[in-house]
Amino acid sequence: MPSTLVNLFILILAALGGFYQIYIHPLLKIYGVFDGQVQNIGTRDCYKVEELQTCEKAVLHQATGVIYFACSNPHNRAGIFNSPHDAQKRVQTRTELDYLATYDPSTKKVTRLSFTNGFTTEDTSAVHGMDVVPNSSDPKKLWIYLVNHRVPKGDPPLNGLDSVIELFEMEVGSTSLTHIKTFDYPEYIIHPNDVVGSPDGKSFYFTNHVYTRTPQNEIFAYFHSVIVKGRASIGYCHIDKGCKLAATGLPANNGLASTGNGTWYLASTFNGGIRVFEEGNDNDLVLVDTIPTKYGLDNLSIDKNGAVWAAAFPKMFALLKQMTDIDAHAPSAVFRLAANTGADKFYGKKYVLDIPWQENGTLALGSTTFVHDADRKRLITTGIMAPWVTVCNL
Ligand SMILES: *[C@@H]1O[C@H](CO)[C@@H](O)[C@H](O)[C@H]1NC(C)=O
Ligand SMILES: *[C@@H]1O[C@H](CO)[C@@H](O)[C@H](O)[C@H]1NC(C)=O
Ligand SMILES: *[C@@H]1O[C@H](CO)[C@@H](O)[C@H](O)[C@H]1NC(C)=O
Ligand SMILES: CC(=O)N[C@H]1CO[C@H](CO)[C@@H](O)[C@@H]1O
Repeated sequence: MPSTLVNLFILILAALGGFYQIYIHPLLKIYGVFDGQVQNIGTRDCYKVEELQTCEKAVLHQATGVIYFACSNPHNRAGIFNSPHDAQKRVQTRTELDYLATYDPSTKKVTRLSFTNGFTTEDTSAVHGMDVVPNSSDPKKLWIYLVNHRVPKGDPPLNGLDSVIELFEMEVGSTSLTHIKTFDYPEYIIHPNDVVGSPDGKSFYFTNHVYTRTPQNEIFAYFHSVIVKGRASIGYCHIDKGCKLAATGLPANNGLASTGNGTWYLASTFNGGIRVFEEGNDNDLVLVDTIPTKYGLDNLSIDKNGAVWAAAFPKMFALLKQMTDIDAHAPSAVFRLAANTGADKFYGKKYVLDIPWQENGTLALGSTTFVHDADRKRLITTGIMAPWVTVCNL
């Protein structure tokens, strides 16, 4: 071979090696590729609630210990973001609609909720992120905010899922939700994932997973988002003022949480990390901190003590497999992020991060959501493709 060709060959190899070292190796690490088997932590006293399948986003009502779920079934969930055409087909062949339910661990009772005021999930392809917020002036009343991916319109469908955010009101202990408003703003509510509502029933923040509704571009959008430039966003809507984007340029957003004091936490799926935001002018969110995590993250929740619980994927590829194959046993883990109260906080260590619970894929399958009931010492977990809900006494 002429030496210029050899040089060129070496150059290409070196470039590939550099690309691997800088971009690919760190991601494979986050995806748990180099880790051994997942060891169980905190799983001593757990049980399954088999009646609740493929539930997404569990929300704890702290006063009663009741957990609210947005649920479905494996048929409805399989490949929910594959293509608008798939979504239309799935909906035509389903035998059950997506639904909301409550579970009370003290009585072990599952209750399916109904809707009034003309709302149904008949044109829903998937229910997704949800928030349940007590009305600040009347704690017997709850606001429910729900991400509703509606079946795409058109034949053939052109524009991806027709996603909106719904607002409902209900009484604590009642089994029916009164529909109040559909927020339909495709320019801002693009590919919504999680939603966090305000206690006055007037506004909410939500995450957009990617920047486009067109799922044909989704895998590309993810990787562009992780390696080149984040294009996911956080949006804000107000019942009188409409919607806007509150933070942009973010990589593969997932869970969002706040205790309502102006500090917000955002999870990133494909490159991990919890981003911390403060509310700025005009409801914008300003990035103030990024806390790297060992694994990619999913949904977030905050317990009564202010600790953030972040569902994590110790084996990302096992989870991706489970998205289409419910028999795949993806392991689960949860990170707990708490304010550092130790002496070292004066040296800039603002947070402590640990893994209080993880499981090898027997008791919990690919958990995407955790809620911690600090009063009753319970941890509740489920996943978008999990065939049951898992409840653990800690
Ligand atoms: C509480 O609920 C009532 C009735 O729905 C509503 O008029 C009021 O604005 C709510 N207040 C707050 C602060 O959420
Ligand atoms: C909100 O509360 C968290 C702890 O729960 C704290 O770390 C944060 O600094 C608080 N934010 C503001 C703006 O006070
Ligand atoms: C997971 O852990 C349980 C309990 O320790 C054990 O019985 C089971 O064999 C483990 N499964 C795998 C796949 O490692
Ligand atoms: C509400 C929310 O953030 N849901 C996410 C939880 O996990 C699944 C699995 O990755 C995501 O698809 C959801 O978007």
